[in-house]
Amino acid sequence: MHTLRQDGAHHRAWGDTDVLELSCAAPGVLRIRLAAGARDAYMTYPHLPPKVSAMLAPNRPAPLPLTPGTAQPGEWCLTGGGLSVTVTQATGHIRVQELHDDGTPGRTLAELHDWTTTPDPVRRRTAALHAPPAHSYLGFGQKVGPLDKRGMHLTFWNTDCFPHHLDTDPMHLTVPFTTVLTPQGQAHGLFMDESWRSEIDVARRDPTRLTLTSAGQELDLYVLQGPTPQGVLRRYADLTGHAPLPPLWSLGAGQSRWGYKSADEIRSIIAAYREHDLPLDSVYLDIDYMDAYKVWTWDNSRYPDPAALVKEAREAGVHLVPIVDPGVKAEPGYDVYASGTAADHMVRTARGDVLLGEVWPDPAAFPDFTRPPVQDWWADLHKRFTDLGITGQWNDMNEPANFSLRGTPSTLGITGFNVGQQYTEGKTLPYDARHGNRTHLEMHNVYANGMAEAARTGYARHAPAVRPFILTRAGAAGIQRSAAVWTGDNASRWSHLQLSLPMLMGLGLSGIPFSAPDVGGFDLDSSGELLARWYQAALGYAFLRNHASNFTAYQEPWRFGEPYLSVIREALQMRYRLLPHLYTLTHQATTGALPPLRPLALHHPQDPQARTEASSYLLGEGLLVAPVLHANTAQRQVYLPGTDRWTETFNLSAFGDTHDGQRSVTAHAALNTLPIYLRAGHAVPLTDTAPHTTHARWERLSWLAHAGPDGLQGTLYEDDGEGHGPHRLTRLWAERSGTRLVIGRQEEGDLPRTVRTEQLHLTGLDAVTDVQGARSHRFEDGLLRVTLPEGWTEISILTGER
Ligand code: NBV
Repeated sequence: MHTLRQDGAHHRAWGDTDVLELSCAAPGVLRIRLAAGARDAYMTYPHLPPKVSAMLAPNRPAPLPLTPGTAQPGEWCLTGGGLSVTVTQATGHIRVQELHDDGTPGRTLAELHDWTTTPDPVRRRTAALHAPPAHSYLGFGQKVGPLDKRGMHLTFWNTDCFPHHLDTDPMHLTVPFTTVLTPQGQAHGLFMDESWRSEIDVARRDPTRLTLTSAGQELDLYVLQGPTPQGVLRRYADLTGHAPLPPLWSLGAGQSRWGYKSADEIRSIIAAYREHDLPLDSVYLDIDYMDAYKVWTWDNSRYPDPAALVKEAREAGVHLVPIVDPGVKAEPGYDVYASGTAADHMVRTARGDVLLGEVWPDPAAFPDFTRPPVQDWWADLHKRFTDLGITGQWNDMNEPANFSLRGTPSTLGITGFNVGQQYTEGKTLPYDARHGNRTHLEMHNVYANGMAEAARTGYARHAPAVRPFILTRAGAAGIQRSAAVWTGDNASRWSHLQLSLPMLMGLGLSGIPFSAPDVGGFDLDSSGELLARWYQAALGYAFLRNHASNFTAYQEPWRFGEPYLSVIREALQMRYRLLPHLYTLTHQATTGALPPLRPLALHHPQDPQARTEASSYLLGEGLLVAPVLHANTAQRQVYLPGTDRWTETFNLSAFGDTHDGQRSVTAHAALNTLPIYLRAGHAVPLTDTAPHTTHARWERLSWLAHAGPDGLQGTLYEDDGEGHGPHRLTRLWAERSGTRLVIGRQEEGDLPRTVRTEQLHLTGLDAVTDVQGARSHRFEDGLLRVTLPEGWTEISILTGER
């Protein structure tokens, strides 16, 4: 590198072939654009062409200025946003450090070397980062394996993997973002803003290096400051977008199956749920509802009146959620195909013809969702759903999946990759298929983002009063702006129940707070015991959908008889009782980016045992859920993190024993028992169970609370559950002073006060002599039950001598 120049907020350094661009994207976020070989790749050399990222949130604030810092001879140094970046001119070695308040450099966050070009067309650019020993690498989107991905080689190429296995990679989603944890628990983040096919070797081939590889012309990296994992997540969400608030009904129970044959079968499923006294909020419609798999159509013989069915379901408290596949049947006279091709909306072959493949519709063309006019056209097609009263959908096959290509390499115009070598990868489109003037190799991974964005625009346009629920299988970084994610085709195996937790935790640590697997397993026949344990484990999933494949045994909750039906009923009722807390966490995820279901590592990064724990999860900071994940097992070990005490509240019913933190305890959990623990200092709001959700203004509320040495805290978010209307945030607080514990409530927001019956179930007090300000109270066996008066703001608990 011989020259450094400032271009507005960017600083550009270049040598004879390479260009490096540095900027400060936000406080604590440094952007490093590495363009090795830029002279050959870009006509604009030594400038870099402007970039439009499909992963970053639109309308981000302008970059902050970087100013020269203190440099050694042969180095450049720039500082800004609390960070410094130093470049060694001779080698191009780059170091990013935190700055202390006095401006002196502190902890090193990233050291980058050897950024270069390679002759391999799918691995054109590569760079290595120093991977210090004992640093953990969390996140990276949807991946199998433990929480810490150190020692894995990861590929980012969205893939329809049916079914996935314990070592499947790549899967449906591309999020090249990791939270790095030092052995002391300090965190920072690394994000590679590349939609191109890419790979990250997480200190597998060389234990001291994290190696990045992309098929694109450059590597566009962001280093995000911590020092906590929460801080990293928040900066990442500010960069790639926060998730919108889903409707309350999407948190309720969902039932699905590939192979429900008709409107009558849907009716009978809803009726059976009601007969068995099982809560139900949604039924999903798989590909069978369409006419010959033509997207945006209905098979009139099996679904003669979809509007009436939607209405009838709604009257029973159930939302119908149809599937939407991207493949458009190439059939003369089919209006979606006609309008899509007339407007040039389809992906083309390298030779310029509309590309035809085979999915459920055969032959099928693929809308090019990466272009705004195509999104606009697709968005309007959602009116066909909103006109029927539908406000939720699931986007499937959107990697995009493609079973086979119509044509030969020569008719497809494949020249960019030598025929005979690989020109496509997995069941999808060829690398050099065309998205406008870009190739599939660049746009494949962000295809689903455009489809989900179009859905969101469609609902905003045609059903503006409601918040839609959009679910997707594939996606890339930023997908959280438009959709929740289900984890694709798992199987009815205990190992898949087990792997669901680290996978969801990894997604949550990748900025995708709302994700869940198919409960009960998609492929293979489930069993009563597996299904029952799976429903228990799903207490804290962002949404809860039982889904199975056409080729397996039916797995609705009643299919295996007793005792499983009763256990599943109780698990579902537990979830409905917990909805005030779950919805509050869901809301918090949309503002602060913390997922509802959290690995222990998120709140206890400095605790080595908590850092690797993935068989139990935190639901917010105050609840720990430790489901049984093995067959024929009635007990398990549970690690309780932190120095606070934890009280057993198995099945969210009575309080049991209290344990110190930072130790493992044995939980006895017969089939009907879900071990749950409440942390001292926390209160969580519960309500009564119900057949389905209505609104999130809870008329009956009971706080499950555990007084800690400094009191306690709890939060409740309320609104009408699916619109954009008023909301209210209630904060419960408590303070100890001498022998008195004062518990108070504060509210903010524009939702008028709800008239409600409110109770407090408090543990953690040795004695109670009186409660002032309550309607009534009872203290028995260490549990204080208080009935709170209407409109209360404070009560005082006299705890006697201690
Ligand atoms: O539409 C059928 C299935 C669907 O049930 C499943 O959830 C998706 O992940 N779909 C995949 C296509 C067929 C998979 C073999």
